[in-house]
Amino acid sequence: MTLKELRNRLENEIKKSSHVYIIGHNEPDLDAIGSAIGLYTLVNYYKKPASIIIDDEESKLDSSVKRVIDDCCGKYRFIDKKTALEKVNSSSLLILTDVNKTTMISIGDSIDKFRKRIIIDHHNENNDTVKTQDKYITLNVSSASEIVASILNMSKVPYDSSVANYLLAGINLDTKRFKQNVTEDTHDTAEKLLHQGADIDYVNSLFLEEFESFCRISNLIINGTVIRKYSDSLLAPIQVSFTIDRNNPKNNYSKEDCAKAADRMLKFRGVDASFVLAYTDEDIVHISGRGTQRVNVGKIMERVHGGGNRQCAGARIKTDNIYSLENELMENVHVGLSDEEDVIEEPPVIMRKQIGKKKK
Ligand SMILES: [Mn+2]
Repeated sequence: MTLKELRNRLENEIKKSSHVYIIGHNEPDLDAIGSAIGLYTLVNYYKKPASIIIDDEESKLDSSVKRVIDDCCGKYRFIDKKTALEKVNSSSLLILTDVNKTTMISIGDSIDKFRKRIIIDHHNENNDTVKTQDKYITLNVSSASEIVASILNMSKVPYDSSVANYLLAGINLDTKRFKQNVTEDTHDTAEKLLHQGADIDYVNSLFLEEFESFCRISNLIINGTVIRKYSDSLLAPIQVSFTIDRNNPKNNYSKEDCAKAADRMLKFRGVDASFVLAYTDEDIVHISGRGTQRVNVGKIMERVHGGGNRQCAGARIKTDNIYSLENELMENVHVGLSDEEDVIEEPPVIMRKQIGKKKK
């Protein structure tokens, strides 16, 4: 499907439906929420009611997403999965944004209750991808927010500066502030969002980090990171970092903490990929993986039943042994290298220097 076809399909299906439900991935980020709000605006433009399904506990929401929801002050209808499933009928339309797999949405297999579904996404497909003819999935775009912003602009749908802010925030997040996955179109879209009144200061403020979170993540990295070397025939050895709270492996961290720690590890010279593993619940381990051009973390993550793309991948696994999961990752790094080479068995370098006092 081309972007223009997507635009037409959206217009037709929205007009035909009685209510449009919009859903992003579990534990939504700024791209999922930004693109969902953009779609909400499109649905309202065609004079139809919309709801955004979010089923995550408020306390577990990413702080920036929570802030966006607070700042909207009731402008959009957010509902949980139970309410959505009670209300759905044969003329409901479901739009998935920033996600394409049943395993990554709160309604899961109950998606069968929605007869009409449209997917808008920029992640790889696999066997769990929702079955529908109507999908616009491309890896050549920065974010779901970029796709949705293009649709709004193409259709000349009026939208206010706050919508422009949320869409720009989504693009900002997924491009790591215009450092990756950026095309000419991304800049073009951003320019149009700015023209619509997007406020760079507000968008940047969504990315500010809490000092406490900075310390927690720094301690996790410093006390719990090992770096392993993997060979590569043409270039310098590939190095991959693995981070676990090795002092208190059972300590709970949020998915957001893991993601930030993995992002931060990639800022070090010579680190080609990073994995951060932590319990988010008693027996649930979350893994965040980040890769550079040299390592495809999505492929590695698939080996432990997670998913994602080259640069960014995640997994949520039920286990009480975080270290065996780490071993599995270490043993599967080769699938993410361009040339499959044997692992050099070198003892890992352990960074063990502590800042501040550990929390007991
Ligand atoms: Mn995204």
